[in-house]
Amino acid sequence: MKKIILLSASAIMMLAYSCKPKNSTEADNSKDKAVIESPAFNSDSAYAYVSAQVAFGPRVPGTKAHDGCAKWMVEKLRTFSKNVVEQKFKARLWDGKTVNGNNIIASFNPENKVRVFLSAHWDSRPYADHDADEKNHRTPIDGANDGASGVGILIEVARQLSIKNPTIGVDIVLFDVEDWGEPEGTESPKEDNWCLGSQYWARNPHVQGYKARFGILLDMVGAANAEFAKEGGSMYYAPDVMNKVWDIAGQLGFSNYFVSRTNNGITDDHIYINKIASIPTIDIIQHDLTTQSGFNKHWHTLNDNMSNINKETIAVVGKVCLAVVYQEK
Ligand code: AHN
Ligand code: ZN
Repeated sequence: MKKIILLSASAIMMLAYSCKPKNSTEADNSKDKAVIESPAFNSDSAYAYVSAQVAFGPRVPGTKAHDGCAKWMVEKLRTFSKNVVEQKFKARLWDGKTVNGNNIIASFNPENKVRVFLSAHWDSRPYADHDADEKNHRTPIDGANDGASGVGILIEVARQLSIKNPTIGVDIVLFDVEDWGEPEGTESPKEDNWCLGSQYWARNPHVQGYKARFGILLDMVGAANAEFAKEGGSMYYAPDVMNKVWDIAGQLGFSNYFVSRTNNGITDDHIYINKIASIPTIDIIQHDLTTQSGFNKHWHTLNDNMSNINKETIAVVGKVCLAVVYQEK
């Protein structure tokens, strides 16, 4: 089954609008403020943060690995920020069971009203339901790319924010229970069974009346040669943010990763933040034209492990995140 959301007719009209391709020579002349004002992103450090999460084992809510990883992330983030909170909640799963979830938020310049947030999900899927071997379809995955890659990048971003204080306020938001949607083949699947942590946060932000100028979600941002197309839901809800981020990526010379093609909308955490919290939020997510799912070929398989994590992709995404934050005034 395709993991795409069906948007309304007007949304489809908007998605059909394709962006003009960027002139890539223009990019090199204007490698200006985005590059100059940002601290260096250390991809070795980010990679180590990805690997540290995966080493706990699959971060499936209710397991020791999950709790151990939460503790590690909170301790790590507390070395970079005085304002780290855990938002514990109960989530009702597709099968009616309830699990304990934990969204983790690290804030920088919490008093500043001008804010952006950067997010990723940190849980890993309990089902390798796209694995080639059917025996594995109920086995939890490492989620090195699907989960840990975005979180690893954001922990390194947090480290950089602690070294050079940005002018604006920044929140790093790590969502739990994103990936426990019903397994493939379940009758009458529901989109809302996914993204339970972000749905909770969008309704119950960690600060009452929380507002941000915009938000960015990272999802599956660690594979070699990843292409990040302009995801349809982000283009529908937050086209200005999308174009700003893609322009900055172009200025940094990363147009080969941040490609100008638009793809179908995907049900992911950003949709609920846009819909429920009304914060314009985009999803940076790998889109693979060669697979049936449209995602990376290791998506929801046991091969989503450290062997498929690539430092260059991590560096590209991390540098774009930092440049976005430091050019915002
Ligand atoms: C669905 O599979 C419905 N949406 C994709 C969101 C996702 C799952 N991102 C990572 N894993
Ligand atoms: Zn997933």
